[in-house]
Amino acid sequence: SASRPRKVIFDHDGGIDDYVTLLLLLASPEAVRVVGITILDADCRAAVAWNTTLKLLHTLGHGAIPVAVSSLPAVNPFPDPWRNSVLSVDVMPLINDLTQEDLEPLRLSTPGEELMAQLLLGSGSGSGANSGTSSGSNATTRNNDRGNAGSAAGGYDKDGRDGDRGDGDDDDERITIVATGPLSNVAFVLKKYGRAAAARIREVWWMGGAMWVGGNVDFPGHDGSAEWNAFWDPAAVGEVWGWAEVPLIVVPLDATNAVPVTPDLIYRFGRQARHRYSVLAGTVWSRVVTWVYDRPHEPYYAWDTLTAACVLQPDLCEKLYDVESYAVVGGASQGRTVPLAPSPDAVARTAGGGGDKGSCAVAPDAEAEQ
Ligand code: AGV
Ligand code: CA
Repeated sequence: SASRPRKVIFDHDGGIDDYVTLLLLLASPEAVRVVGITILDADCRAAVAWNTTLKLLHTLGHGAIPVAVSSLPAVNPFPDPWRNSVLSVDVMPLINDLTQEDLEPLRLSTPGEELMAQLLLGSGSGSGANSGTSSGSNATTRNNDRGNAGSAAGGYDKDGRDGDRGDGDDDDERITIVATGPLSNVAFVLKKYGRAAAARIREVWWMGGAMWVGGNVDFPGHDGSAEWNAFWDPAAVGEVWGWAEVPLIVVPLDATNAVPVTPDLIYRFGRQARHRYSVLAGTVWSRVVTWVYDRPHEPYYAWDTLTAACVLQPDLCEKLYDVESYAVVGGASQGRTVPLAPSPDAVARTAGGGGDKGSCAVAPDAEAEQ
């Protein structure tokens, strides 16, 4: 039977791939309905990211989606060149056939972290759009008995269903958070609003961490074992992972290492040049394509886009491991996500031999970002 689209809060941080991810979510109305967008001032300039996000929404007829910028600060800020690079998306002519006045009605003064709470608890978004009217009472408590605090790929049913749907009205439906930056907003909401908020979250899907592969932090005094979204606010990872009742699916570097943004990938958008979303996505990707030459050992990846693709199409995740793990706070490894088990692939290789690939917490299909 056709299931209705799941409600999604898109919690992003304005990077290049965050925008392709937004396009992917907006282009899949049969699967997801974006009910709100929060922006963290992390891998971007939040003021620019706010504009870019509003312009994309306005251009594509999604101006009713509330968007707000978070006030939460960095523990370890992103490098300025990365933060500045997203201006290259904001200037795209394809999203600039409008005036500044077109954007003003779309701006919310609510801080992003409070917008996230309002969307979850149903106390209104302030924009009049998509604000639920439910009391936030926990009508559909699910006992998550997996004991998966701090797990990667925890709490996920293979068929993506909860088993308790089909009754109740739309406002009672729990919300999926797709987080493609540091976990600060989610951590803030859980810390401040506690179980009332937790009970309203269906799942958190997070791009972040590095389980059985090296990290991507290259920073003086750091040992390189952490992924950047975790490093930006290590304590937030621990906060979110500590909530056993919040199902968390992590898409770490183990998985995203398989999806570099290559020229071949972007050329394929050419065959879809009559479709606006494809032109936009291909154009955004083109901002980073020379990385495969400039930095062959560390190209740009479709990190966040793979994460959203897995939400839309769960069978992309061939391998989901339920793993106890924790995040290191402070010191030379801060932000490292440490699994308390050997890689299941390593075990399989030892037992069966013949493995030729690195281990993967979630093995993506190569077509993921289509
Ligand atoms: O670590 C990956 C995360 C993703 O959410 N971000 C980029 C993606 O949006 C941080 C990041 C790691 N390496 C980067 C990053 C790079 N070389 N340039 C910009 N951002
Ligand atoms: Ca990001």
